[in-house]
Amino acid sequence: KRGGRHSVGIVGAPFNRGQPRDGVESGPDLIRAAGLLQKLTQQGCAVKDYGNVTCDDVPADEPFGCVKNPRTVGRANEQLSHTVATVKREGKTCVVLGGDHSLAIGSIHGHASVQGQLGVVWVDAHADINTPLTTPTGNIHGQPMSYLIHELHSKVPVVPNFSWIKPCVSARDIVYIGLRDVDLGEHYILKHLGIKMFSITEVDRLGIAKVMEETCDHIFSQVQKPVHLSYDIDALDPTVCPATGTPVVGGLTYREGVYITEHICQTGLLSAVDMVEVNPKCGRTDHEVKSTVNAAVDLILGCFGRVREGSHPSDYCISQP
Ligand code: 5AB
Ligand code: MN
Ligand code: MN
Ligand code: MN
Repeated sequence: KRGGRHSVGIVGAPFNRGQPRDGVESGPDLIRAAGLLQKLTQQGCAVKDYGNVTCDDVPADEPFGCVKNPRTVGRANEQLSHTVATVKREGKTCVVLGGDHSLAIGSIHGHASVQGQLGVVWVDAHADINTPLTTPTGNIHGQPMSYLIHELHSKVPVVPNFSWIKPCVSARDIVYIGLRDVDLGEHYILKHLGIKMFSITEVDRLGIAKVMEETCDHIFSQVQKPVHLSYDIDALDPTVCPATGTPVVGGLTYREGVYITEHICQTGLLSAVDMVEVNPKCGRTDHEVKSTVNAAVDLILGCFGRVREGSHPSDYCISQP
């Protein structure tokens, strides 16, 4: 699919209450400031910015069990779900800029509310599939998948301000890529539900090209369905993307990271993208922050037709001497 046919809706979700560190709320504006909209437009996309969904603190937001900031995260995600649904009803591919990964609750929920059955490709060092009962930290950015998966419904209590959530993703429609820091409870859930995963070990063994072929074979095995790509910047190696809250050594290279986006773009079925966990306050130098933000921009460009060999318009002519 050539760049020119993409119609893109950008939504900022400066959520930071799904985890304990300040700074991740600046992600959306930093990614915009790095020229995302101009670059997408230059590569032929029609782009509309829907602005930011706010994440106001709910007062007296006491933990639910050990789950932190439940009401704030629940309410912000309900708003995000409505905004993403609007973008999808307007026929655009939705890009949600984070913010922490708790935003995937609203993003995937809103996407599925319009498109129905989705394939979810989750690119991350982490599985983010803890339930409120398995979470070792209480941080909701480590839990979003558990609220969305049909097969986990009976294992997940109703958290305050989460009662609007209807599970909308089937375990067989999910593929993980890049995992290398998975908690015990998460590993049990992944294996128990038979969820397809390509940990960083499988990326080493198969190479990223084979991983992407198998990812698409898996997602599209029954029917073609819209793809939701949820991309955590910590999937990439911390040498490339150090400005993030929970870096894990031994990650994807920049090239592997971009290859994933190019391959998903070529399916023509990419319907929504999350780009999350860019945190400038976790970078030690300006260079570290820039490197992380620029990688986030390049990954999004790869989702919308940018190819590294270069390209030219079909009516392009070189001038005669
Ligand atoms: B991220 C951990 N598994 O549940 C947890 O960055 C880390 O969105 C979660 O992938 C990392 O808190 C969440 C220990
Ligand atoms: Mn509502
Ligand atoms: Mn992560
Ligand atoms: Mn994540």
